[in-house]
Amino acid sequence: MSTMTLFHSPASPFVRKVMVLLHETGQTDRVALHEVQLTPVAPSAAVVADNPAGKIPALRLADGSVLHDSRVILDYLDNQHVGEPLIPAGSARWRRLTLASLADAILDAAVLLRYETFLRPEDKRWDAWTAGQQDKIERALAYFERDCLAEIDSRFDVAAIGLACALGYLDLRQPQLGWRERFPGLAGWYADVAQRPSMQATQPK
Ligand code: 99T
Repeated sequence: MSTMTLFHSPASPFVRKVMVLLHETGQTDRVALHEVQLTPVAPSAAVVADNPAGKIPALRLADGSVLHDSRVILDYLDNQHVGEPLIPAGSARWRRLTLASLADAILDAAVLLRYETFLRPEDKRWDAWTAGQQDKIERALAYFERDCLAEIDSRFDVAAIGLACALGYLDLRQPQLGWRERFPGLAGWYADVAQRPSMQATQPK
């Protein structure tokens, strides 16, 4: 029976990270999904009541307390199962969390660009800012491709989940980027991990 409620949208890559972890750790039955639609200019009252930042994911626990953001929720849920932790302890921890943070930086920039192009009126857009956000995405992808492929491939944990959700989100919102052609190592890795049941069950809509 579900004891927790997750504010959810199928397009959100931050929510997807949480959903992938729930699948990977066998906890999907513990969480009921509360579907919401929201943007910075059209917030969800239900989300705002639980998270003043107005962002998802937010996770309401059985005792009514609420956790956010996705990093905190992943850490909490990873402490709720008995399998191998997806946020490793010991010396690997800080490197894996740093790679996860870089994947989140791709997402932060991509979500800002989505709002910039989808929400902001055309006459108010700022090309240099847009280019700066796009550069963050492309620098991060180049770094993963050049320096981190073996590391990312070594296990499907918090870092790999973050990168997989980031690449999935680029497919959804930036199909014109052509990241597979530019970063073939990442493309090969993603082709494999995208087959995992946790990734298949959480494809963005
Ligand atoms: O910014 C807002 O007001 C509403 N946006 C969100 O809630 C987005 C949804 S992805 N979530 C975040 O930005 C969460 C970031 C946070 N640091 C975390 O949880 O890690 C929407 C994507 C889309 O619609 O394309």
